[in-house]
Amino acid sequence: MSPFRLTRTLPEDATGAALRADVHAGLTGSPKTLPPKWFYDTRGSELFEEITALPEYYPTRAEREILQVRAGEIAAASGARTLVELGSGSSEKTRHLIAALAGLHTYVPVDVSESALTGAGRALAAERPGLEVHALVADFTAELALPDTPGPRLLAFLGGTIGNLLPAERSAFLASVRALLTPGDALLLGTDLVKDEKTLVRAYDDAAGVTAAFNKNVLHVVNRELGADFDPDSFAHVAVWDAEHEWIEMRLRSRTAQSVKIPALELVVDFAEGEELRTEVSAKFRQQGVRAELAAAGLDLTRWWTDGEGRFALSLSMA
Ligand code: AVJ
Repeated sequence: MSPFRLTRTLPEDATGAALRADVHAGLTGSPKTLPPKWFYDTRGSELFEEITALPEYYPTRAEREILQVRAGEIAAASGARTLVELGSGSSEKTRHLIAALAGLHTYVPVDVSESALTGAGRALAAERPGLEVHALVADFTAELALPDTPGPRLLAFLGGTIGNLLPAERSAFLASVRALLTPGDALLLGTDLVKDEKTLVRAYDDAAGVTAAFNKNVLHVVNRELGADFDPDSFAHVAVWDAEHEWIEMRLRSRTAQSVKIPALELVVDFAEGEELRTEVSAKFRQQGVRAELAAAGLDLTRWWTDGEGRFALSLSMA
């Protein structure tokens, strides 16, 4: 049996159709919004990698610390023979977990980026001979059909990416994750935690301006894919803490009154001076809230680990 397999579940034009629908809905609504998933073209993924190395952006380092320190405990508690990772990207942080899972039979990385999956899959197959790697090119917010592999399964969703979903999207997502699991399977979830406003805002508005470039990159994506004429420099990067919802919002604020043409949608979008377009919500959590959201989906939170500074949490919950 070949150690590396790749299954494509995204139809070729799924991305284009979804982008057109999202941009149309988001820019004709009020307030204007764009979903954060469109940040991640090649340039956007590079900028995100740069963000993870910024002094102000603590979540990646905090989560890596937890995975390093707790990999043995996570492995023992799950006993997983199959590890599924949603939004696996480069699988860099997962290495610790894979190394600790002694009985691991198959690793199933799931990502929209085929190049990330191929690179990570090859490296892992070389590092861990005998480990089956079955990569899935798929959008984890859509329905997933997992390969038939031995249980127990551990499904990992790291990085705090669940915070990019709105509350209703989050509960739908957790319910669909729960539906993939059978008794004895587990979910390993990474959640960034509520902390002081200054630390949070700095993490999303760094001094070097990398996050600003990442935010504006979504306008380059819309220009390239839909023929739009956004001038990214005519928008200012804004990061605000919404204390009521306990989330960070990234926005792009129009510096002037302007009209933007989007030929592929036969649409002209007017911005008032100072008008803001919301590009991302990044929710921050508390243990009680995570426990309640998991319970609502039929998952029982059994373990909770944080980094030494209590900034980020990994939870393990059982189906
Ligand atoms: C993709 C969820 C890890 O919300 O912190 C980083 C994306 N946005 N800086 C986050 C992001 C701005 C990020 N995650």
